Amino acid sequence: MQPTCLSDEAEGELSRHPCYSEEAHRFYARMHIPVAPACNIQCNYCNRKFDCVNESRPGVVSEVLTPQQAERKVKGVAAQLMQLSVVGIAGPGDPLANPEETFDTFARVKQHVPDVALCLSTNGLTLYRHVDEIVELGIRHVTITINAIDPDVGAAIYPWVFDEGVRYEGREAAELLISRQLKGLEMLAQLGILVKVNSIMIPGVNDHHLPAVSQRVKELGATLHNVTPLIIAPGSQYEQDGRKAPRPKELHNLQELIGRDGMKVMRHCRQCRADAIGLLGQDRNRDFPLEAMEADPVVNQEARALFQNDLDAKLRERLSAKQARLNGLQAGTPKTRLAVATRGGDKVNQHFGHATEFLIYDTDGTGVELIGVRKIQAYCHGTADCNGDKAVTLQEIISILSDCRILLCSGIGEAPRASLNKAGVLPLVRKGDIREAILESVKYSSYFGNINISKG
Ligand code: CLF
Ligand code: SF4
Repeated sequence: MQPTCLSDEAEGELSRHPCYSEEAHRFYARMHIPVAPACNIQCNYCNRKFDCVNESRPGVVSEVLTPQQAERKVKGVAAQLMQLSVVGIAGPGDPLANPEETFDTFARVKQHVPDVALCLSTNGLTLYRHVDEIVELGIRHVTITINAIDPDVGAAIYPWVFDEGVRYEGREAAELLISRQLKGLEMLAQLGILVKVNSIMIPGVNDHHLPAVSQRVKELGATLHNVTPLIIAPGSQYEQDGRKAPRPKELHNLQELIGRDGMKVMRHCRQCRADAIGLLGQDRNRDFPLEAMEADPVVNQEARALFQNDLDAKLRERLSAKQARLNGLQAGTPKTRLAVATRGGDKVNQHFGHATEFLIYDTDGTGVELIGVRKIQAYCHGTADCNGDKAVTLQEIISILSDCRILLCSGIGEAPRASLNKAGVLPLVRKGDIREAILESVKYSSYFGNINISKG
């Protein structure tokens, strides 16, 4: 069994990684480079026309780059985006089904932008074969998507896997994949590499099985468990089967259960694109077109170090304030749950009608805790009538927010405002820093008696 507490060195590394540290994601950015188009397994929630669903937003197509193009792009982004702290490869297929492109790209990044951490996300089928390259390149963060440890459960998720010229199907395929995932995880953890496990929560398939998955991966040395809701790619097997995503409450309950068992749970995953750039929740890929970059962009390492030292100071300040608040907190303090519409940047800055997700927070009136991200279909699609089925969409959103007392957004129409109010969710138009807006809104709402603090 692996030790579960981290060394100081590992804690230090986590502090700048926006996925491994909830606080860091407010300050530090990641960049994904889509250099890996092929995949070696089939997941029933995936359609290969789109990016890998294991660590990407379903239904999205990323343009594939060559390692040479990737090098130019990373240099160009690092020269401009000073808070870039992590460069990851997460698709659009499986990075380790494209090992030459993946490791060539990592080697180039390491050589030209040595201060960024390298991050790899894989289905794990061939991970054990690449451990030496991972260590040699100094890749310190690896994510493995593990949806099952029982081959009978796995057989309902993976119809086939392909390895060394052989196609395996059914239970045999799942058994092979699971054994490789666990072996790869154990090998990396023993070498001190920080392994995060992603699991997709699939109601009726693995939802009751995921606590056992969490327990096992923790025993093998995983640092963090990220359970994300099933979002089915168009045209996938699960779409044809009529499978449904879990309700937000079900996902939340599962995360709580896993957390109670002692595993560190990631709750701020934004299911990024395989070519995402920026803070989590922001996608600034279009701000950095490859064509607009110099042939050989110059990265000023000194300027980057100064900028990031400053960010570290802000991050430390924030962490110590949080700790002080936790120390002073009385057990059982009542909490209010809020939903926030944001385009990123830690700000309330999105109109209700355009939101495709809400960040969900709990507050006791003095501190604020992010408890998850809930995806929705946008109420307004931007067409003349927004979308043909607005009433149904609104009802779905209301049901997804049913445990929230307040909704913060930068604007909202009269009809949704009235419906939310009627359902007991108070919509408030605010702009600016999320935490400040939450604390001010809760105070305001309590003063006017609009909310019952102890709901949820
Ligand atoms: Fe990218 Fe993944 Fe590395 Fe993060 S994302 S490869 S660990 S740098 Fe992060 Fe995005 Fe969620 Fe992934 S929010 S989808 S967990
Ligand atoms: Fe799709 Fe990713 Fe699964 Fe491959 S590993 S089938 S790309 S979801």
